[in-house]
Amino acid sequence: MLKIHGYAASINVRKVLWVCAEIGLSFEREDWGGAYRPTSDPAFKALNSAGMVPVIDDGGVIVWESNTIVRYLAASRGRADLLPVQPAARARVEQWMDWQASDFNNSWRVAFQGLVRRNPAFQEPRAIEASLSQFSTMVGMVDAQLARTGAYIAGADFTVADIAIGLSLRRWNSIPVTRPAYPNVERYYETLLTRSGFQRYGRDGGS
Ligand SMILES: N[C@@H](CCC(=O)N[C@@H](CS)C(=O)NCC(=O)O)C(=O)O
Repeated sequence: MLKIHGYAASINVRKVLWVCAEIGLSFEREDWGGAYRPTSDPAFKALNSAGMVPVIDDGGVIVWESNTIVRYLAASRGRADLLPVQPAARARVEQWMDWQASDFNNSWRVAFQGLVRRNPAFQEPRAIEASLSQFSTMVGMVDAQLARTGAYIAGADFTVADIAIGLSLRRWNSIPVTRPAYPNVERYYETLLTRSGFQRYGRDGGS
Protein backbone atom coordinates (compact mmCIF):
# COMPACT_ATOMS: atom_id res chain seq x y z
CA MET A 1 0.00 0.00 0.00
CA LEU A 2 1.14 3.55 -0.75
CA LYS A 3 2.72 5.16 2.30
CA ILE A 4 2.73 8.93 2.89
CA HIS A 5 5.19 10.36 5.40
CA GLY A 6 4.15 13.75 6.79
CA TYR A 7 1.70 15.44 9.15
CA ALA A 8 -1.74 16.05 7.69
CA ALA A 9 -2.00 19.80 8.40
CA SER A 10 1.03 20.58 6.19
CA ILE A 11 0.00 22.36 2.98
CA ASN A 12 2.47 20.24 1.03
CA VAL A 13 1.25 16.96 2.51
CA ARG A 14 -2.32 18.04 1.73
CA LYS A 15 -1.48 18.24 -1.98
CA VAL A 16 -0.67 14.53 -1.84
CA LEU A 17 -3.77 13.68 0.19
CA TRP A 18 -5.93 15.61 -2.27
CA VAL A 19 -4.49 13.90 -5.36
CA CYS A 20 -5.04 10.50 -3.68
CA ALA A 21 -8.70 11.50 -3.24
CA GLU A 22 -8.92 12.50 -6.93
CA ILE A 23 -7.42 9.17 -8.03
CA GLY A 24 -9.24 7.07 -5.44
CA LEU A 25 -5.97 5.74 -4.03
CA SER A 26 -5.79 4.14 -0.59
CA PHE A 27 -2.80 4.99 1.54
CA GLU A 28 -1.30 4.77 5.00
CA ARG A 29 0.09 7.93 6.53
CA GLU A 30 2.76 8.36 9.18
CA ASP A 31 3.11 11.62 11.13
CA TRP A 32 6.51 13.25 10.60
CA GLY A 33 7.42 16.94 10.84
CA GLY A 34 5.53 19.81 12.47
CA ALA A 35 4.80 18.90 16.11
CA TYR A 36 5.42 15.21 15.41
CA ARG A 37 8.64 13.24 14.95
CA PRO A 38 11.40 15.53 13.71
CA THR A 39 12.41 15.27 10.08
CA SER A 40 16.05 15.50 11.26
CA ASP A 41 15.69 11.91 12.51
CA PRO A 42 18.18 9.72 10.61
CA ALA A 43 15.36 7.31 9.67
CA PHE A 44 13.56 10.19 7.93
CA LYS A 45 16.73 11.67 6.43
CA ALA A 46 17.37 8.28 4.84
CA LEU A 47 14.12 8.82 2.90
CA ASN A 48 14.63 12.50 2.12
CA SER A 49 18.02 14.06 2.75
CA ALA A 50 16.34 17.50 2.46
CA GLY A 51 14.44 16.68 5.70
CA MET A 52 11.05 17.89 4.44
CA VAL A 53 7.58 16.37 4.29
CA PRO A 54 5.91 14.95 2.28
CA VAL A 55 7.72 11.82 1.17
CA ILE A 56 6.01 8.79 -0.35
CA ASP A 57 6.99 5.16 -0.52
CA ASP A 58 5.11 3.56 -3.39
CA GLY A 59 6.11 -0.09 -3.20
CA GLY A 60 9.76 0.87 -2.77
CA VAL A 61 9.68 3.93 -5.06
CA ILE A 62 10.61 6.81 -2.76
CA VAL A 63 9.65 10.28 -3.99
CA TRP A 64 9.84 13.69 -2.27
CA GLU A 65 8.88 17.25 -3.32
CA SER A 66 5.10 17.64 -3.12
CA ASN A 67 4.44 18.72 -6.71
CA THR A 68 6.68 15.95 -8.06
CA ILE A 69 4.81 13.41 -5.91
CA VAL A 70 1.46 14.68 -7.19
CA ARG A 71 2.62 14.37 -10.81
CA TYR A 72 4.16 10.94 -10.16
CA LEU A 73 0.94 9.59 -8.66
CA ALA A 74 -1.19 10.91 -11.54
CA ALA A 75 1.23 9.59 -14.19
CA SER A 76 1.86 6.21 -12.56
CA ARG A 77 -1.91 5.59 -12.29
CA GLY A 78 -2.45 6.53 -15.93
CA ARG A 79 -4.48 9.64 -15.09
CA ALA A 80 -3.88 11.66 -18.27
CA ASP A 81 -6.93 13.74 -17.36
CA LEU A 82 -5.06 15.04 -14.31
CA LEU A 83 -1.63 15.25 -16.01
CA PRO A 84 -1.74 15.35 -19.81
CA VAL A 85 0.68 13.16 -21.75
CA GLN A 86 0.96 15.48 -24.76
CA PRO A 87 4.09 17.61 -24.10
CA ALA A 88 2.60 21.09 -24.70
CA ALA A 89 -0.49 20.40 -22.60
CA ARG A 90 1.68 18.84 -19.89
CA ALA A 91 4.02 21.85 -19.89
CA ARG A 92 1.06 24.18 -19.30
CA VAL A 93 0.19 22.18 -16.19
CA GLU A 94 3.77 21.93 -14.96
CA GLN A 95 4.52 25.62 -15.44
CA TRP A 96 1.79 26.61 -12.99
CA MET A 97 3.00 24.01 -10.48
CA ASP A 98 6.62 25.14 -10.74
CA TRP A 99 5.56 28.76 -10.41
CA GLN A 100 3.46 27.89 -7.35
CA ALA A 101 6.40 26.18 -5.63
CA SER A 102 9.07 28.72 -6.52
CA ASP A 103 7.35 32.13 -6.66
CA PHE A 104 3.74 32.06 -5.44
CA ASN A 105 4.62 30.23 -2.19
CA ASN A 106 7.43 32.63 -1.44
CA SER A 107 5.19 35.67 -1.81
CA TRP A 108 2.86 34.77 1.06
CA ARG A 109 5.33 33.29 3.55
CA VAL A 110 6.00 36.43 5.63
CA ALA A 111 2.38 37.65 5.69
CA PHE A 112 1.09 34.18 6.58
CA GLN A 113 3.66 33.58 9.32
CA GLY A 114 3.16 37.07 10.76
CA LEU A 115 -0.62 37.48 10.55
CA VAL A 116 -2.00 33.92 10.69
CA ARG A 117 0.61 31.94 12.61
CA ARG A 118 1.55 35.02 14.69
CA ASN A 119 5.15 33.86 14.53
CA PRO A 120 7.28 36.38 16.51
CA ALA A 121 10.07 36.06 13.93
CA PHE A 122 7.80 37.59 11.23
CA GLN A 123 6.39 40.75 12.80
CA GLU A 124 8.23 43.49 10.86
CA PRO A 125 5.33 45.62 9.49
CA ARG A 126 7.11 46.69 6.30
CA ALA A 127 8.07 43.10 5.48
CA ILE A 128 4.46 41.99 6.06
CA GLU A 129 3.21 44.83 3.85
CA ALA A 130 5.67 43.89 1.09
CA SER A 131 4.65 40.23 1.30
CA LEU A 132 0.94 41.13 1.13
CA SER A 133 1.52 43.33 -1.88
CA GLN A 134 3.51 40.66 -3.71
CA PHE A 135 0.95 38.00 -2.82
CA SER A 136 -1.88 40.18 -4.09
CA THR A 137 -0.07 40.88 -7.36
CA MET A 138 0.35 37.15 -7.91
CA VAL A 139 -3.26 36.36 -7.01
CA GLY A 140 -4.12 39.04 -9.61
CA MET A 141 -2.03 37.11 -12.13
CA VAL A 142 -3.96 33.92 -11.30
CA ASP A 143 -7.21 35.90 -11.66
CA ALA A 144 -6.20 37.10 -15.15
CA GLN A 145 -5.31 33.54 -16.21
CA LEU A 146 -8.65 32.26 -14.90
CA ALA A 147 -10.41 34.98 -16.89
CA ARG A 148 -8.62 33.69 -19.99
CA THR A 149 -9.44 30.00 -19.44
CA GLY A 150 -12.93 30.67 -18.04
CA ALA A 151 -12.42 27.49 -16.01
CA TYR A 152 -9.25 26.03 -14.45
CA ILE A 153 -5.70 27.28 -14.16
CA ALA A 154 -4.25 25.37 -17.12
CA GLY A 155 -7.35 25.35 -19.31
CA ALA A 156 -10.85 23.97 -19.58
CA ASP A 157 -10.32 20.94 -17.34
CA PHE A 158 -9.27 20.25 -13.76
CA THR A 159 -5.64 19.06 -13.54
CA VAL A 160 -3.04 18.53 -10.82
CA ALA A 161 -2.01 22.19 -11.25
CA ASP A 162 -5.33 23.14 -9.62
CA ILE A 163 -4.32 21.23 -6.49
CA ALA A 164 -1.20 23.36 -6.01
CA ILE A 165 -2.89 26.65 -6.94
CA GLY A 166 -6.05 25.86 -4.95
CA LEU A 167 -4.12 25.27 -1.74
CA SER A 168 -2.20 28.53 -2.16
CA LEU A 169 -5.51 30.35 -2.64
CA ARG A 170 -6.68 28.83 0.62
CA ARG A 171 -3.75 30.73 2.15
CA TRP A 172 -4.94 33.92 0.44
CA ASN A 173 -8.41 33.48 1.93
CA SER A 174 -6.98 32.78 5.40
CA ILE A 175 -5.10 36.06 5.77
CA PRO A 176 -7.10 38.37 8.06
CA VAL A 177 -6.88 41.63 6.07
CA THR A 178 -9.21 43.32 3.62
CA ARG A 179 -8.24 41.80 0.32
CA PRO A 180 -8.85 43.21 -3.15
CA ALA A 181 -11.73 41.47 -4.95
CA TYR A 182 -10.59 38.96 -7.56
CA PRO A 183 -13.85 37.70 -9.09
CA ASN A 184 -12.33 34.92 -11.22
CA VAL A 185 -10.39 33.61 -8.23
CA GLU A 186 -13.56 33.64 -6.14
CA ARG A 187 -15.53 31.76 -8.81
CA TYR A 188 -12.67 29.24 -9.18
CA TYR A 189 -12.33 28.70 -5.43
CA GLU A 190 -16.06 27.94 -5.16
CA THR A 191 -15.72 25.46 -8.03
CA LEU A 192 -12.79 23.74 -6.31
CA LEU A 193 -14.86 23.48 -3.15
CA THR A 194 -17.33 21.23 -4.98
CA ARG A 195 -14.60 18.54 -5.15
CA SER A 196 -14.58 16.12 -2.26
CA GLY A 197 -10.75 16.06 -2.18
CA PHE A 198 -10.62 19.81 -1.62
CA GLN A 199 -13.47 19.74 0.90
CA ARG A 200 -11.54 17.15 2.87
CA TYR A 201 -7.96 18.35 2.50
CA GLY A 202 -8.25 21.94 1.30
CA ARG A 203 -10.46 24.32 3.24
CA ASP A 204 -11.29 22.00 6.09
CA GLY A 205 -8.02 20.16 6.46
CA GLY A 206 -6.27 22.76 8.60
CA SER A 207 -3.95 25.38 7.22
N1 LIG B 1 9.42 22.14 -1.58
C1 LIG B 1 8.96 21.21 -0.59
C2 LIG B 1 8.65 21.98 0.68
C3 LIG B 1 8.22 21.05 1.78
C4 LIG B 1 8.03 21.78 3.10
O1 LIG B 1 8.27 23.01 3.21
N2 LIG B 1 7.58 21.02 4.07
C5 LIG B 1 7.46 21.56 5.42
C6 LIG B 1 6.02 21.38 5.93
S1 LIG B 1 4.83 22.26 4.93
C7 LIG B 1 8.40 20.78 6.32
O2 LIG B 1 8.71 19.63 6.07
N3 LIG B 1 8.87 21.44 7.38
C8 LIG B 1 9.75 20.79 8.32
C9 LIG B 1 8.99 20.20 9.46
O3 LIG B 1 7.75 20.27 9.51
O4 LIG B 1 9.65 19.65 10.32
C10 LIG B 1 7.71 20.46 -1.11
O5 LIG B 1 6.95 21.07 -1.86
O6 LIG B 1 7.52 19.29 -0.78
